[in-house]
This record gives sequence, structure tokens and C-alpha cells, in this order.
Amino acid sequence: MFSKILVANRGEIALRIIRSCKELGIKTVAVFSEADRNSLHAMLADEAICIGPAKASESYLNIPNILSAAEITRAEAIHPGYGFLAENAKFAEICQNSGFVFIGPPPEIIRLMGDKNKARQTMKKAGLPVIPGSDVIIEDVNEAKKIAQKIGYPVIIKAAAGGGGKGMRICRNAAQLEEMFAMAQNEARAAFGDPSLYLEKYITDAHHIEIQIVGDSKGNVIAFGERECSVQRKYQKIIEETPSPFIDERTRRKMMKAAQEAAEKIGYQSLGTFEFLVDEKKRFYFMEANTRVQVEHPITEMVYGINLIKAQIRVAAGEKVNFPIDLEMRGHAIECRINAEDPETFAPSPGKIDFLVFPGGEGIRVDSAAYAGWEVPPYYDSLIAKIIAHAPTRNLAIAKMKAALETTTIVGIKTNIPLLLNILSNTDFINGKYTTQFMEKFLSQKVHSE
Ligand code: MV4
Repeated sequence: MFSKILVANRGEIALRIIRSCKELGIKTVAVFSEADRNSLHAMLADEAICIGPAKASESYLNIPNILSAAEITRAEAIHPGYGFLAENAKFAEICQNSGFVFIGPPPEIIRLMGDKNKARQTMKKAGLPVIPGSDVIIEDVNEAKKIAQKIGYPVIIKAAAGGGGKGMRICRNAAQLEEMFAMAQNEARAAFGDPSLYLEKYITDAHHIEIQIVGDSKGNVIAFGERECSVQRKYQKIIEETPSPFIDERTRRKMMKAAQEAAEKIGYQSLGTFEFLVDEKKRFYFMEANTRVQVEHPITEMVYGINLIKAQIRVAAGEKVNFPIDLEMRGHAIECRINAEDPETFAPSPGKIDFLVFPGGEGIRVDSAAYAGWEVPPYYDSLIAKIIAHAPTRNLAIAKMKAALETTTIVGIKTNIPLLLNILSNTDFINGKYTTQFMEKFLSQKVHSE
């Protein structure tokens, strides 16, 4: 096992990593930007080093500075968290070549999954069903129109270098495809330095379901039950839950087996999230794989009683995947993401938190690096806390979450808590009858009811 890990991240994820390291008896090194001088992650780590100015490109994305910090402190491994450098294959490679263990999959796996089109083809070959679409990168709009004609509208344009919804466009007819193709190409080029696009049939009213896997360096892969992540706005998840109210035991077992076998076939190592789209007939299709720790991991951790970050560190240190044999989901868990934003306009709301009370009690977990007196910087994402509720049933978990949100007090900045409470009181949400169209419907109803 490692004796010291550098945490190349900030916020709640840095704290989750620091706590996991403490449990494992591993010393931690925090790195922080000038805007994060008073941040909790810098205070709670054993050592902390400033790596540059507020702008992420000059600090949390600054590879030479991060490696220098690792060298000075004699860290053995680097944990990238999520975002920033977490899915940067070059960074993983540089870590390796500089003598540090990168806590994540090998660079080749990150590179493969980073090319969403290549990932789709590889997983199709490994036996996973994929959504009908183009099997190659589409060079021009005429080729796109030919393929769209064949698979039928609506279609969705996706950026090969994208993921998480960036650079996506839904096209309902040839005119829209004509209009959006060049736009999507330019957007992908600007955002990722790669204009490559591919096409899929767009499936409306589907479910965004993800399967968690953990693979070790000896070829063993374990799969966990699904997370339901269909409540998204602009491809940002807002509420996640497990189990999904839509997925039955038979479908769950089929998806877990499919993900596990495909992961073993390609020699997947470390934590992985296989994203699927599930249609109304419960047919599932592989979309993409995330090679990092995720924001929504705690719901899986709560129903299984495990710590995925500890598992990730253990397999990175060469240990076998080692969970209790009776690994079974227990109860229901829901996560709400609390963002520093205006609940009406979704505009970011950075600034000083004057007063802060988090919820507690049996079955409640709070992941946050916020505290009273702390200033939410405007430079990074707006996630300031996550509340996770775990209870024996879905109804009890919803009731617990509502009580938790109602007893949370954040003064000084705006948060989306009112929006979260509205969603939890929505009939379709309460009945578990929601799909990827949920937020669109929910927000249009809200506007009309005012
Ligand atoms: C799709 C899709 C329907 N059809 N692909 C969004 C995030 C990214 N990881 C994958 N996403 C989707 N891909 C096909 N071929 C639906 C989604 C999707 C979604 C779309 C619109 C509104 C909300 C959504 C929530 C989750 C997934």
C-alpha cells in the first residue's frame, strides 16, 4: 500500500479522498490554487502546497506544478478526483513516466474511452449492444444526412472527444441536421481541439442508467447495481438514485453481467462507470464509459455499505478486488446535488456563506467542503454540497431527503434547494415515472403554473 498520496483536486471530492486515505493509514498532500487558500481540503490534508493562480488552467490543470508538488513531498501516487486531469490520458502517462502511480485506469484505457466513437465500437465488439448509428467519424453533412436517412429521425450528433453531453445536438429532420452539423463541428473543435462527430438514433423518453464496475490488475471485475441518472438539466445531473424505480431484477442482472463481461474482455482496471440508455421496452444500449471516480458514487456506497475510493486506491496499489462475498443492495439511496446557483435562472451564485447548517441523522450523508465564513469562488463548478439519504424503501428515502433539505440552512448565497424540494414533490418523480425528458417537462410546467 502507498504511504503518501497527492490529491490533485479540490472541493468535496478532495475531502472524500483525504478521508479515505486517513482510513487506510495513508498520508495526504493537498494542492490548492490562490483562490482556495482557505479551503477545507488544504486544511485537512497532512501537507498543502499552492500550485498557482485561481484560473484552473494555471493551477489544477498545471501538470508541471502538480508533479513538482508530488516530487517535493515524496508522494508515491496521484489521485486526480473527477474533472480537471482525471480523464487526461497524457497526464496518466506522464505520472507513470515520472515514477508516480496514477490512481485510475492505465493510459490506454483512458485514451480508448476518451474517444467516444472508438469506445462505442470496442464495446460493441466486446458484446455490448449499442444504439444504431454511424460506425465511423462522419466527415461532412451529406454523409450525415445519408446515415440519418437510413437510421431514421430524430438523430443525435455527438462529439467523439466529448462526453457528458458536451457538443451534443438533437436533430428532428434533415433541415435541422443541415443547420447543426457545422455548428457542432466548430463547437467540438473549440472545446476539445477535435471536430470529430458521430451520429446515433435519438431515443426519447429513455432512462440514463449507469452500472458501476471495479477491476483489478489481475483481470477480476466486479459489477454493482445500477444508478438512475435521468434527472438532468443541460446534461448536468441533479438527482440520482439507486435502485432505479424503472429497472427490474432481471434487467439489473443482465446489465451487470453484460458490463462485467465486456470490462473483463477489454482488460478494464480501476473504477469504471458504464453509461447505458434503457428504452421503454427495457432494452439497454451502451453509450460511454467514465474512467474516474464520480459525484454520484455515494448512492452506490450507501446501498452496498462500501467505499469505492478505498477500493480504487487498493486496486491501484496492486491489490485484488476484495469485497464481502454477500455483496447485495440494501434499501434505497438518493443523492441531491446542491449548487451555488439561482434556482430560477440557474445563474451561478458565488460569494461568502454567512451561516451554514447541514442536515444529519440516521441514513443521512453530507459530502461538502463548505463552511460558514467560506467564500464560494467563482472560478470552478458550482457544486457546494451533496446530500445523500439512505432508507429501507424509496418512499422513506424521499421523505428523509425532504426533511434533510428542509433542515439545511445556507445563508449568503443562492442555492438550488428550492428547486430540489419542488422536484421531490412532483407526482411523476414520487411515482418513479420519469425519463430523460423529466426536467424539460418539469421546468415548462413550472413556468406555465406561475
Ligand atoms: C442520448 C440520449 C438519447 N439517445 N443518446 C446525455 C448525456 C450523455 N452522457 C448521454 N446523454 C444522452 N444520450 C441517444 N442516442 C439521451 C441522453 C440523455 C438526455 C437527453 C436529453 C435530456 C436529458 C437527458 C438525460 C440523460 C441522458
